[in-house]
Amino acid sequence: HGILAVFVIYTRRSRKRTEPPLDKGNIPWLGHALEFGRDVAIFLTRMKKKHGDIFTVRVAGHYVTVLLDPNTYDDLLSDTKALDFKRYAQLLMQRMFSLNMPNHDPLTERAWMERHFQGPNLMQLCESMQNNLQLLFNATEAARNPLQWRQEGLFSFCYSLLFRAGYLTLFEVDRNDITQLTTVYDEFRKFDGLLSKLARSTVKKEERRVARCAQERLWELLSACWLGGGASRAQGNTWQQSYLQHLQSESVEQESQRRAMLLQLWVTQGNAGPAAFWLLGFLLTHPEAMRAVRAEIRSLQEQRHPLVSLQKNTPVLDSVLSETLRLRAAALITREVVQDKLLQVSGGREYLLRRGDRVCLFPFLSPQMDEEIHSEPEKFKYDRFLNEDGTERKDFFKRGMRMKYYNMPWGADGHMCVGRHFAVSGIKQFVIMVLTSLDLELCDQQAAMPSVDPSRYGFGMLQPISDMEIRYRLKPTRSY
Ligand code: HEM
Ligand code: U51
Ligand code: U51
Repeated sequence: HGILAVFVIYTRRSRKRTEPPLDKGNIPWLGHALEFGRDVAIFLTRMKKKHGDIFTVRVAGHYVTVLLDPNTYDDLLSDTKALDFKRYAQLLMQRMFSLNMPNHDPLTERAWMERHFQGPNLMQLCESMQNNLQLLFNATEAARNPLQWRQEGLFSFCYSLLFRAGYLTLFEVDRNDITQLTTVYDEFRKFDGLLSKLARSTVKKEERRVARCAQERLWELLSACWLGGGASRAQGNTWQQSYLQHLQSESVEQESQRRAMLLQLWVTQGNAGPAAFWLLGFLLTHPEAMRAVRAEIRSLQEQRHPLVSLQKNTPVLDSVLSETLRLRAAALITREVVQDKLLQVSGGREYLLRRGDRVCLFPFLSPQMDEEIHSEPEKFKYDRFLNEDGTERKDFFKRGMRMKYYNMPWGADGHMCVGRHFAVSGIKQFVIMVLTSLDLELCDQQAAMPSVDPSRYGFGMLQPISDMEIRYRLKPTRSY
């Protein structure tokens, strides 16, 4: 009876006067965990209708305060004293990557990442990415058998090429054996497919075995070049080598070094491929958008822009990319409340966030899908981020107020995506390469885009529930 009593008292949390509305759900302890896990967007939309822009829900023993008012995001995220990034990140690292790095410091890591993915080194990475994309493209069947049509799923076409090019750019690879890239990609896809279940600890026995097996395989493949006497093959100045040295300087033990490589593989390669898929998919299903993008690339080419600078003068393609990210980038930004905190939301009301709870932002719902900010938010409008005069549109309003955040695919503030410039550059290089070198069409001209896999809300770029078949062949002459 004692235990039961404690359990009942423990679960009988009630809302204090200054706290956000509390919704515990009907199931003891679990609360809303099942609904949360099934489809975050549907669940949080329902809660928003019921409670407004801030509320607390119970999920699997935790209390999670969800904030959906973009004007308050800065205020919340900038308070790094009251909100902790590290704890939840470590929990995820443990669950998804079987990785424990107790002394690992996210701030040092971020500073280290910035040295590679921003500033002068970025240019070099982008150039190398461009070369590797071209190299792998030239090795495809389509490039080697001109005039012959090939059929493939658009998602695997995009993901496979961008993943392998990115891998070649950042990781240690034996250049005489680039078939290894395909092995890494195939194993990664198996692992990637189980990530959302791993993150929520809902893997079944057989799935756990598959995930484990792919993990082991990948740890092996990713360390082959620098452990066990492979040093002779190593070129010595790759990003991966530098990362390894960084981990060693932080005294991370060797097994964790191995495992951290898979975390980095996911962080650096898990999003660009899916983003390119959605972008090309939207173009293929919106002919007017495709025409506008092609016209832009053609006119730049007539002005004889080299392909690299071509990337900097593409307002139409940039708008298409922003619109794609608005519709399909959906990270959950989670922090742990380590000190009680008062938060003032739009309209002036103050709410108390309780120490020990989690707080969560879901920019996908607001600002990205907020109908008060974006008209017909479900619709792909290629020129949503363009002004009449062809410049980038930056003024968006909600209830008459100009919004600082009207699209937030990269998060915000101190933990904003480090790799965003690298990601954007790779996606654009890929899209331009595909559109200029290939004749590309849907197998079924009437096909609609596959819908979103709802289990992937939270992880960054969404993925489709099924693939979409395309036909393509090398263009007889390079044209735009
Ligand atoms: C963080 C999105 C690609 C590296 C983030 C965050 C978001 C995001 C929303 C913030 C997480 C938070 O605040 O909790 C995306 C999207 C991508 C993408 C939509 C592609 C379309 C990349 C790439 C890299 C990368 C290519 C690496 C080269 C990182 C890192 C962080 C991060 C290291 C953590 C930064 C920190 O904690 O300070 N990303 N990302 N991302 N991203 Fe990305
Ligand atoms: O809970 C959080 O705030 C982290 C959720 C982050 C979700 C997506 C962002 C990911 C992907 C890959 N996009 N950019 C990279 C970013 C990873 C951030 C590292 C955080 C550590 C997470 C440990 C599993
Ligand atoms: O995380 C648990 O302990 C239980 C999982 C229950 C399912 C969802 C809970 C949500 C909320 C927000 N609490 N923490 C965040 C969790 C979302 C997980 C989605 C995966 C995010 C992966 C980012 C890389």
